Amino acid sequence: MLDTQTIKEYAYSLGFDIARITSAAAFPEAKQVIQERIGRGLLDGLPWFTAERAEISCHPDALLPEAQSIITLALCYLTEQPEEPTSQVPHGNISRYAWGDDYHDIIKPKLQQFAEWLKDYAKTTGTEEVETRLFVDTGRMVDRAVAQRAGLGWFGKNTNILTKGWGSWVFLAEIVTNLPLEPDNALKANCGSCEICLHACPTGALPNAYELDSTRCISFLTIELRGSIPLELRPLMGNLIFGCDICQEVCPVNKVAEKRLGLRDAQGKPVIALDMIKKREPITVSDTKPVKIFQPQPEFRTRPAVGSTPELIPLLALTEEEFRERFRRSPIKRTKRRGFLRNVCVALGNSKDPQAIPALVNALHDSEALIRGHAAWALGNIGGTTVVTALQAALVTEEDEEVQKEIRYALTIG
Ligand code: B12
Ligand code: SF4
Ligand code: SF4
Repeated sequence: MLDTQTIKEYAYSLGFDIARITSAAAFPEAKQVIQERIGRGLLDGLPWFTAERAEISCHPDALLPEAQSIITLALCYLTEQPEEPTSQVPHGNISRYAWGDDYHDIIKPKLQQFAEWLKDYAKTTGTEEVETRLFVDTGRMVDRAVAQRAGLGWFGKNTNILTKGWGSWVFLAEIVTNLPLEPDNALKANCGSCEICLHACPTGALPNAYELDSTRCISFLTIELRGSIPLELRPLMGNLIFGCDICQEVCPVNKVAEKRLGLRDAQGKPVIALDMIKKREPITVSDTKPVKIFQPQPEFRTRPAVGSTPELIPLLALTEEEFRERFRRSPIKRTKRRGFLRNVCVALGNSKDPQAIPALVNALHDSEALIRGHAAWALGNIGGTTVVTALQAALVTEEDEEVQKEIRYALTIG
């Protein structure tokens, strides 16, 4: 058998923060839970998330017939929080994982390099036939169930995997292989009596511990949903325009991780502490021994073109080309311009800031019906005579029935 310590050390040298191993046995409990949630409609709106997919993703040998082991990896994406904006214009909020480069693009090459190295390493022990399949997020793999069984972390009640020292601020990835490797044990840790995240969720998307109603989750609404955001949920979304971190931000386990980065001062205020940050220390192989402060991955640093709290009004003027250019390397490109500007409209409506009226009136004439409809809602939320005049004028020329409905509704609240 290959030495798992050597394998883990190689993972750390690639920048992964935790590496653990589990067998490639099936995940029957995960399959049952996922199928039950699909049955109850809790994953509606994710058309690719089918019972058949669950069947495959919970059987690693359906993904690699000779599968024997899974190397599960975590990469921490905590990075310094840019200073809070002070200007008196409406700002949006982007979830932390999207402040920097797209993690798929960062992790995939690391996994490929890892797989190559694994083949070479296996050869040194006389093993020639090494098969690997690589997964990061989009693959048909139950990332969190694998991480839990391998003891990389434990399920938080907000359904995220919490890790020792890095909290849930980690991306998960796996290498499934035909190599027999000594598995690690699951951790005994759990959330205890804490329920902070369940009460903090603004849309009630966590009705019970360990249960997410995806259809109410702001992460789903702002990233995955292609169409219109349900009217009753819009006011609950505040200024969140891409993803949501609320159930993670309130988590005490995460606060420990944030302190290590020097993200917050003694009063809990965000601070930029680059000068405090020392070189990333390697983690001991036996466990994720906490280090006091660490060097964030440079790729996860906030990109100025994206920011963490961008001004909302200028975003409404983005053309297709400008959107593509600005978010080319960012996870935000997933929403496409129409989804992103839809979210911006909702955030502007929630700001109730009259400064947004001219830009929203322009958006009433956008080429995308989705944007026109949400601009109407936002205007209705802000209200006033200019708004009513603009909405009435738009209603005369609007041809799309859904948008007409939005405008009529906006006129009732405006
Ligand atoms: C679909 C999906 C989403 C959907 C649905 C999320 C969900 N909770 O199901 C949406 C779009 C809403 C979403 C949102 C987010 N996501 Co997402 N998402 C996925 C994806 C592709 C599949 C997840 C899945 O299988 N869901 C199905 C449900 C049923 O699975 P589950 O919640 O894990 O179910 C388990 C638990 O409920 C547990 N369980 C059930 N009952 C009980 C009882 C007890 C006592 C215990 C202990 C456990 C337990 O067993 C179930 C089966 O294992 C994974 C990547 C992947 N390939 O796995 C990323 C992934 C889960 N997402 C991730 C991230 C970062 C996010 C966001 C934080 C992004 C953001 N900032 O907006 C949010 C977090 C929202 C939240 N609170 O979960 C990371 C999570 C990393 C981590 N530390 O856990 C993943 C793993 C991607 C990655 N590779 O890094 N996501
Ligand atoms: S990500 Fe936001 S909306 Fe989704 S469960 Fe967590 S707090 Fe609720
Ligand atoms: S807030 Fe509390 S209950 Fe929620 S995940 Fe964190 S420790 Fe668990």
